[in-house]
Amino acid sequence: MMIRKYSLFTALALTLFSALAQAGSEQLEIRDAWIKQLPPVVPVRAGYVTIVNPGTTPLRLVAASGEDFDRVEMHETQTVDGTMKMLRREFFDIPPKGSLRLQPGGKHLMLFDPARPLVAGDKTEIELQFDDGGSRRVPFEIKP
Ligand SMILES: [Cu+2]
Repeated sequence: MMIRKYSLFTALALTLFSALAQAGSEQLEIRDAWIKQLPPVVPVRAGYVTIVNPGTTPLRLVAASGEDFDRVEMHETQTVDGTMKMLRREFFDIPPKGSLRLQPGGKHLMLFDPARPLVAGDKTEIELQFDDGGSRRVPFEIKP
């Protein structure tokens, strides 16, 4: 009986340890997800979010999609020759023990052709996909 209890405990401990050591996208902390409200005539929206990677494995955000949008791209606003430009990115890095911040004036999700008017207080789900094959559905709040 003692041996059985011990081996069960060992198995549990090993499972927990391997889950912690693996530190894949399921452990990412995703917060401050929001979309700036714009007049309905504007065909795009910008989405912002902070993704914290508590693990030791580098991860990448590689795609995003949402039922309320035709398509979602990853963009970065940069000043090129004195002009602000949005450059399309194939991925955003989420460094180990670090974070990825999408915020106004920098990296953002470009959300094309909203299917419904999104006004302050509304929420819409965006699915974020990571390079380890994991994905997360995140509610984004519309803010003025
Ligand atoms: Cu953009």
